[in-house]
Amino acid sequence: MEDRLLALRESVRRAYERYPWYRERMKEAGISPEDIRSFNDIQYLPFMTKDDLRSGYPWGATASDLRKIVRVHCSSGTTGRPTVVSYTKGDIDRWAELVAWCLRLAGVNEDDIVQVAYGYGLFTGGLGLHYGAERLGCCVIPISGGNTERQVELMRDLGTTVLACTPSYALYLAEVLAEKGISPDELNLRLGIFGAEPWSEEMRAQIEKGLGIMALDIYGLSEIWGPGVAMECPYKNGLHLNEEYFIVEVVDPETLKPLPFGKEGELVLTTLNREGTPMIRYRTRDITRLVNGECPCGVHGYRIDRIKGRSDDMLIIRGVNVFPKQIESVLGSFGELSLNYQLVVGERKYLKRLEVRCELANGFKGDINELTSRVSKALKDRLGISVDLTILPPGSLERTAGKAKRLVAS
Ligand code: DLL
Repeated sequence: MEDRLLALRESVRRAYERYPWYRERMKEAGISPEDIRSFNDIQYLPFMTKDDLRSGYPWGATASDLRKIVRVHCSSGTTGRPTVVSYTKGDIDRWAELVAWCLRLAGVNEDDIVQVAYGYGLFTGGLGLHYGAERLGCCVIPISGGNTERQVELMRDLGTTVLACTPSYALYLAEVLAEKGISPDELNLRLGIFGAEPWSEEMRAQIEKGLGIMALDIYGLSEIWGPGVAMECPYKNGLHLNEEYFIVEVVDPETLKPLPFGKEGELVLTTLNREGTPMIRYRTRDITRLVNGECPCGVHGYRIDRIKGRSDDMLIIRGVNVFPKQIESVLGSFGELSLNYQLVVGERKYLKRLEVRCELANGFKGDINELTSRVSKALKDRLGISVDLTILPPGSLERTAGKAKRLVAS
């Protein structure tokens, strides 16, 4: 049997033996680990969801002896109990290899100085990038998120070449550099490894211009290792997945049936070499599609398109589906606006309304009413519904060092 298939069977067996809740579900589905004879058989396996991890809190998704667990990460408990994922020593090692593989693919090498401005701690971003960059032999600056003045100072003084943080924080850093009158030419920065939230091509263009770098997308989620699940190479041709680590599927989020290659749907991931928290057919809720064709970078295997958004972040306004990233993409096409924005869903005369709050870029001198009507029209053309647009003075909306919160209460 092919190695990868054996790894799949082993992963399924581990989940079956160590997760009573999953064993029950497999029994209900009438399938046992021995029934997995080809990759095609994966479709008969039950899914796993975030709720499974939550309801098993704290150790329900730990498939190893606790003595063998050397680390846990948790995702935030904003919508309920936190989810706990565990790593054995071998897992930490494989994760570092995975992130190093991603960074190499992005063009990072041992001569780079990598400023890790993702949060360190229970969030996987900081430590994930840290171990990966170290494994590659880079010099790591473990500054974590926030403390923006210090970020700029160290970036300049230590000659950072690669910046790793959320795209919204990268944009903020670009803004601060501009305010301080520091031109990107004065820095050694050449590459950005940005992810942990959806971001548009327009946002990419602004970051690239503001920081004078190439900005690449990294994807991951705490339930499946953390950062490193998929990574763009400099061809920006979709995000590469490491086939030794994952089996990837895209399913219809309603029927849960696998979709034909290239069709947009929900990304489902199965881990192949995870001991602490093996995941079988994990429903990520992230919307994407598989990308066809060879990439000129020469790395083979599956690629996914940039994430459109989470199905749970999709707004349904008067019957129309809206992803925040679509709005970002429209706002980003107006040079008069900054790319900071917030969305508020309200009601008027029993109809759902969407308010878009955005900001002027620095130095705007024109007629704000005229700009408002142009942006409103562009939003209506793209989304197919009219929205209430508020354009605020520069700097009005809160900046964050981590993931931007786009949907706000009011
Ligand atoms: O955000 C892990 C990570 C850290 C990824 C650093 C990349 C860089 P969680 O906090 O569990 O883990 O959030 C995972 O964030 O399901 C997506 O909805 C979203 N997400 C992550 N990366 C991207 C990306 C980390 N590149 C959730 N594009 C995922 C769009 C992303 N969305």
